[in-house]
Amino acid sequence: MTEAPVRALTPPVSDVDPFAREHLLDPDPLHETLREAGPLVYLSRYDVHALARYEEVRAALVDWQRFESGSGVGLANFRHEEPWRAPSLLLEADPPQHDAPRRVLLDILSPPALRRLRDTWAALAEELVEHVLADGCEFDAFTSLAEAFPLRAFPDAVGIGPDGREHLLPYGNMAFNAFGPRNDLVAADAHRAAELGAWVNAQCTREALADVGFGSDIWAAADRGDLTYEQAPLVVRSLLTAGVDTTVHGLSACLYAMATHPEQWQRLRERPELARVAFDEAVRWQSPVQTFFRTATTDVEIAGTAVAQGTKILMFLGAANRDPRRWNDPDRFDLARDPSGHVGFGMGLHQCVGQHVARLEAEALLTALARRVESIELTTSPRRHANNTLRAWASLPVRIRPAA
Ligand code: OVM
Repeated sequence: MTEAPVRALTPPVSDVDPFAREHLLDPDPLHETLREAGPLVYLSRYDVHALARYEEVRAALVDWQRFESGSGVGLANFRHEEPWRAPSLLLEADPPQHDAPRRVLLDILSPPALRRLRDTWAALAEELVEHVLADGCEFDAFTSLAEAFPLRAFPDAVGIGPDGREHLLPYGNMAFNAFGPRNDLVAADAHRAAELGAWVNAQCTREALADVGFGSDIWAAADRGDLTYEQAPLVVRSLLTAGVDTTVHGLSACLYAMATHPEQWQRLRERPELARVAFDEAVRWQSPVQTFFRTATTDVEIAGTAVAQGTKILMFLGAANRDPRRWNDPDRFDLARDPSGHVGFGMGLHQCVGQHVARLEAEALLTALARRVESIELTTSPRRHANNTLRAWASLPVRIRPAA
């Protein structure tokens, strides 16, 4: 008996541009095509390999030895191209350099450390809900809730000053566009890059930060020797980059889900303790962060295909989160399912370190709404916002009926 020789399979090839506006605004049809084409698809336009099935995305996410982040988690390879800003010590780093910043933030953003924010955020959520009720019950849920809540809660929790906060969303929008190709979306914001970058960096110094907050906690870690003083401002910068747009569009996903699934809204009203499940199900269903890349550190084989060292691997988190091989009726938003295991926050060593912050924000807002609002419905079509990485919104026009 002789064993069949191991042959490198040729993967399916697609010339699709997943960063084209039509796919960014409505990604589900492309996700299905890529998932069904095979476990690995070669995207000829960008010379990258793509993963859209749950098993393969998850396997790549947890295999940090073979699929590194240090040469960038966007299309650009930092070994050949100048990064647009100093690389993140968290997102764009591998062990062992990644370890210390990761440990510091895991601790500062852990559930026990967040307890002090619970009552403050519950009160803020109630205030915003009372405001939209008093304002006539027809409003844009994107601006008045999904943007308004994180924009007050999070910068306060970090401890940045009151001035210039309007720069946070444009900076995040730019940072998340920068993971994609240099298309029109990147070009549109290029003229603001220097100004926005300088403002964000200025917020990260010890002097700029309040005595109480995540920022001050990061500088205290440097005092203990858990970080160097050079690392501290960059770790603060990670919070300001990763923590605003993500939660804005994550909360939008919740509000959109509830406005389009009245029976799920009633279920949440009956059992407000489902708020966290509702948030994770919305993150699975919409995947506010759609994609990240890794880079092969050696010649590897993925699903029988030889992939050369240095190749960029594009992971479709949103496609994995709707893979019928993993999820029953994946396109359905359903509070009765267990959404845990979704890859909307990633998986493994780089899994979102701010996920408990995001869940606490969502819990505060959803429970305040569940208490005061009987029904939520769309009044006109919601509008999407095109971004190379985020499944983002521009507006969610709704009408709500106050609870009796
Ligand atoms: C960072 C960073 C930036 C964008 C996203 C992110 C989703 C992290 O600067 O560390 O995580």
